[in-house]
Amino acid sequence: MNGFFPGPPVGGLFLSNYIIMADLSQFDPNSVSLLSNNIFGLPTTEEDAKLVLLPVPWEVTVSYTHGTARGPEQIFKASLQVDLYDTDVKDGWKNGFFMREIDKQLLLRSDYLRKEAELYLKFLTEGGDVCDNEFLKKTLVDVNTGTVAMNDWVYRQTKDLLNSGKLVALVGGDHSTPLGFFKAIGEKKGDFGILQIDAHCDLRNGYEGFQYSHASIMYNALKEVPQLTRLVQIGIRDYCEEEIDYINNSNGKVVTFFDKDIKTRQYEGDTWKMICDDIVATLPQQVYISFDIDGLDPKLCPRTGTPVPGGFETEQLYYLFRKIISSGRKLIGFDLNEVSTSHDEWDANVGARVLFKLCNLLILSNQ
Ligand SMILES: [Mn+2]
Repeated sequence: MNGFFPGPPVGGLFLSNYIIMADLSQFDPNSVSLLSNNIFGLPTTEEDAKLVLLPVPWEVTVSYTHGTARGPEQIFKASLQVDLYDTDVKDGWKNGFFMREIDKQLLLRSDYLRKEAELYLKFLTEGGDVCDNEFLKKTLVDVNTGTVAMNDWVYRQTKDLLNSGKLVALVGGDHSTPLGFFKAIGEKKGDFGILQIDAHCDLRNGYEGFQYSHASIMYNALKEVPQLTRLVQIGIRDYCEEEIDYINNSNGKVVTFFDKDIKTRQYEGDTWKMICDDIVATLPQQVYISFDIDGLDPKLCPRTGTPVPGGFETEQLYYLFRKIISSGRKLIGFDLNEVSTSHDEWDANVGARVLFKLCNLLILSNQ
């Protein structure tokens, strides 16, 4: 086991390798989930948990449809009906998965700044020049200052959790949210690679005037996280010329498996196993998964911020994740972002199931 919990487990019971959570004797994993429990209906406390999930309810710079700031609470709700039996990691949940409470102030700040950003974007799309508009110049400063503060907040929260020996994962929010986590995990664990599942490259040097845009997350990560030695992107199918130039000039630091190329190989007879072997071979020893839900086929995430036709099935990616772990590489953390559910719960249902699988595999890789 990688690290122990600070302090003795409440109740002091052990079952095989697992530390038992507070009232697990009263907990029936086959039964209905209680609303009063934590994520996946587990009776876990933060102290008991080996893996802590940090929700980041933030979507200030989303450019198409909104709703991802409510992603964490919607995933939490949907998680209550996910069955706890995982075929890859039986009883993984007994290690304790815990999601922190959603920070209401951060959510309010996101809502406020998003409204400002909307006015600004409306002005831009109508052909306005911000240089002539004092009000919108201030808006731009407010949004950029706000995103810097969010990044700092994420950095501090994740750094503290990592220092206390927890495994850590982040639940967004839009894709701008994990930058602070990348920094914290790099400082804590050293050199690592990111496996990015995404329809988009997210390699723009700022977008619409916003430096810390969701569309710039990997540009900013490569610029600001010295321990990030390799970015491997898969599922990419919507990008601009600036991003292609960035990849081509990266000296191999960015490796992109475009959706079109993956599918062409499959149409011509290559198996998913062959493609996965190629993807895994590009990854360094320590791997972080940045999972933008829009990397999936949009039938699985129709309400995400920027859906694009194409993409993956969930089981296809789980197979790849298992390949990464069985290769001897280590999963050190992950984020799940861009999940949004407006009227029905479908996207959050998918998100909760992806989250559960990622939690289990992170535990598996750190036993
Ligand atoms: Mn993205």
